[in-house]
Amino acid sequence: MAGPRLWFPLLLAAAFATWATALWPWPQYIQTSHRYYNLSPYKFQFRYHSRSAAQPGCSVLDEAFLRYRKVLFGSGPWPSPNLSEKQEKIKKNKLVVSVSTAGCTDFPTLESLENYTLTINDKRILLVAHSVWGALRGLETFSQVVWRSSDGAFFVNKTKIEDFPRFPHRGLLLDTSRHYLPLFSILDTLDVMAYNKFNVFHWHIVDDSSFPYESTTFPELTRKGAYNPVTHIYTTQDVKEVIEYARLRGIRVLVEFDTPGHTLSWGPGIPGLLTPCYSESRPSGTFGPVNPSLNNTYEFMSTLFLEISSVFPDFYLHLGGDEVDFTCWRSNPDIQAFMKKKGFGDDFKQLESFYIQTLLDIVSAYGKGYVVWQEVFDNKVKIRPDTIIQVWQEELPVNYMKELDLITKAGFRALLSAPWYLNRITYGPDWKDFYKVEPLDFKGTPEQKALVIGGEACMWGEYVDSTNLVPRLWPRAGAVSERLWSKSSMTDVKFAFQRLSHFRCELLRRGVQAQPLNIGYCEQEFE
Ligand code: CP6
Repeated sequence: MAGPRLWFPLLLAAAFATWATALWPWPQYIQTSHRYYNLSPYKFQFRYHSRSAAQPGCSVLDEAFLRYRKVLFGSGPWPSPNLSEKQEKIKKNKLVVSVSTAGCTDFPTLESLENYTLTINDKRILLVAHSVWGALRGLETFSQVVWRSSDGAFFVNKTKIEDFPRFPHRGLLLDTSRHYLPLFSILDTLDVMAYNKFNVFHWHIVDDSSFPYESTTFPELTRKGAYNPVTHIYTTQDVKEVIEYARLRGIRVLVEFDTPGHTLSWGPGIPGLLTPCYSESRPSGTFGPVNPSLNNTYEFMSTLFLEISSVFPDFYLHLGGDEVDFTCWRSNPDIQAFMKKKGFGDDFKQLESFYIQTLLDIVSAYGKGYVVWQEVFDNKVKIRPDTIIQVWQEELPVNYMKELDLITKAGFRALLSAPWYLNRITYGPDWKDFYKVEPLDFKGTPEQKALVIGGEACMWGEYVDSTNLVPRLWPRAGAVSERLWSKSSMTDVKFAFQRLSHFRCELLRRGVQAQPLNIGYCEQEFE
């Protein structure tokens, strides 16, 4: 007789003990209570507040409501809850969203505000944000605080969350050149990025190995440079789809066309673009970086980047500039003559600078800002003061923390990637090393630290394609997402482990093949 009635609240209490541990990344402020409310999947609604600047028809929120209904409740039928007497009922079974600016057709930017407040009490569930982007972050958080009892009923605790990101640029790099990633891999990744509150997809779209970006002005690039010019390319339509899918999740697409190095795949499509390497005063038949001594090179770049500037709406383009190998330039007599004419002596860094400066001027004239890899700064290229420098080298020429100091001392904004290579794997819990990094742990003034705008986890593609991408990304990239979102004081690795393990199970429940962090199991595996 005492059976179910007595046990039921205890089971709920046990469920409650784990619910808060589901939050990833951890919010800035959270106040919660043991009081909890039942949500009915049959009656639950997402609504716009009457005074919200965004109203029905706002694509970003309308579509987010559909997605989060699915994430929260899946598809029915659902069991009718076996409610105990003490069970609190929330007055209204709905989440009301209010934003102060509409902006439903905008693209997110580096300056977008992502703050939100989520209030769950006896009267209401209210989500307030400046922008739709903040509302998206709040919807994700809401989806992580709803929990299920063992009989399948849905609950949410009385809670107040005030949240905002620590850094405005929280990126993930995918490399679609070393291996082609099918469109679905990219789109699925964008979904999981949103679960982690990442907000920048750095698309390292082309490189030495292949050129999958289908250019409308230079179709030969994919015809001769893609692994397969029909199946292994991103058409204009594909690119549009990626950009819109990302936008609807509050994610910017930062595309990288890396030059003058890492461009071997460009050669076959654009004869004369790459530098012919010489051995013993004859062309060896191999090619090096883009040829910086020819006017044709700059005419080509102007035309290509004009297209790129209009296809990709983000203010920033990533122009690469990393790992330029000087041996081929050095071997080529035309380059040697050009060096002499320009008075560069034997200093190939000056030649590299000449190339990059010309390119930067071209791109600035199109009204775009740019991000470059750290060598552009290291080699003292004259760059616009609003350039963003991405730090990728761990120790050379200096330790990455020292590099952040140097870049910000010179007044430039910086992004950190050096400690966050997801493509690199070792036996054991390497996510902890990602998690322990403190991006502002360098000597420097508060003004310098304010110039670190965030960072990126990188998945270089040499050993990664769509077969192993997902488990290699998740949940390890989560360590970076929390470091970039949550307070710097979030350093408790045990607490992180509990929540990240729980979040990994939640990813499985959402259909993401995230790998385990350690021994154990999830309630809902193999689905
Ligand atoms: N490809 C390109 C890469 C790397 C870089 N650029 C890279 C190399 C080694 C490490 C990390 C990244 N694979 N185009 C450097 C930014 Cl450890």
